[in-house]
Amino acid sequence: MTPLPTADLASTPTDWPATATMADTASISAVAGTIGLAADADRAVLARELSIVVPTFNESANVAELTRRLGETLRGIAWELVFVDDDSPDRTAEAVRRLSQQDARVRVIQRIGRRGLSSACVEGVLATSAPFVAVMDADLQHDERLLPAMLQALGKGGLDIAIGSRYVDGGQIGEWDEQRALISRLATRVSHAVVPAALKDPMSGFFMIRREAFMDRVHSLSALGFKILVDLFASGTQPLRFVELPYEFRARHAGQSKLDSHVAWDYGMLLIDKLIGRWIPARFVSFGLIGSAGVIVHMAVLAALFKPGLVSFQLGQALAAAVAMVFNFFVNNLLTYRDQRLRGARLLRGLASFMLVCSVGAVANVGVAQFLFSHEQGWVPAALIGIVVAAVWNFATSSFYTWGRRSG
Ligand SMILES: Nc1nc2c(ncn2[C@@H]2O[C@H](COP(=O)(O)OP(=O)(O)O)[C@@H](O)[C@H]2O)c(=O)[nH]1
Ligand SMILES: [Mg+2]
Repeated sequence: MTPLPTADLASTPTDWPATATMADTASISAVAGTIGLAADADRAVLARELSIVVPTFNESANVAELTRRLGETLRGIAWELVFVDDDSPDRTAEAVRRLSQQDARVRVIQRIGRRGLSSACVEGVLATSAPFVAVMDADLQHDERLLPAMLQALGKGGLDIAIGSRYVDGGQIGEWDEQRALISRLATRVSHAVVPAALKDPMSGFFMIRREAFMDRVHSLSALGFKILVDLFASGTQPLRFVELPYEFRARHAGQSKLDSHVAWDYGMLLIDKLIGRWIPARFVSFGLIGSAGVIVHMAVLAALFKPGLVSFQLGQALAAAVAMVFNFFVNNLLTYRDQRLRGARLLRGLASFMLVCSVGAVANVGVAQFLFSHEQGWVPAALIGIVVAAVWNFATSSFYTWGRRSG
């Protein structure tokens, strides 16, 4: 591995007079070109050995310390560092841009109107170029001192991915409470429906992968939720050749964990997508489950209004349908479309378009069922087919009109 002349290159521009004019700059560039500086700079870009991708949400107090530690640990290795920030309110992206001004190896991708750890990692990896790419958290829970060993393991050839593992000999989960440890163990066990049983820590968010191995499977990734490693192992046609290296999961440096109860839902969706996504999209499963809950809401509202004689059956039905639609909209916005959740004015516009779409769906539901029933179908299959037609319509149209388009 060729050491890079980074120190020389970095120091050159600061030696130039601060008051240089355009003409001066042009002639300086020409001189630099003649003496081969530009060529060296080009080589510096081509020679990157390791890209590090760090997803962030509200990590402004951690990014500088992580960058400093990486600089120390990776001395002698040509690296680049890309933070992928989902427009954090604590201005993490700004903090990274300040770092970029001091060190050109550091960059930020700032995503607007998007959320999701896995999709952030995927986009970060795609924006980098080194033959090996590491993914790690910003909060210093992942021990950066493991990176050289990971690089060495992959550099020898014969492996696709090196994983920082808390569950092989020498690994530790650190200061987790009983409940978090139990959930992690349970999630690990369930993951074995889609990843090899020999993988001890599929929940790890700390790994290094060969770029080719990543590119081989990038098109079949679900990129849903938090668990990118499970996604990588469960995608692609060739199994990943892996090694697990032990490390101790440290306490978070600053800020708060983003792990919340929705993560369990996202994880379920990821597993469903890996198991049956080829035939039925996981979002449709989520939409259908929430729709079923909507039926219960509908019946409850109808019972509350119609049974005591407060309203006619027809008015009761209309009101119950409206309440169920509002319920479905908000729960879908919370869960099915968690990564592109509507807020503010877009939330109200979304609700209006969702109710419109579902009203057409309801008419189609009744119409299709009526048609089938009048053509000698039994009432149960006629009603069920009506429901399926309406569900597919509602899903397809609302995923485009309500959540799909970005306007305003
Ligand atoms: N880009 C992006 N990063 C996220 C998101 N959620 C969490 N992260 C980052 O992913 C890493 C792991 O999250 P963390 O909250 O530490 O999870 P925990 O270690 O399981 O408690 C951290 O660097 C977070 O800032 C997200 O929605 N988008
Ligand atoms: Mg963490």
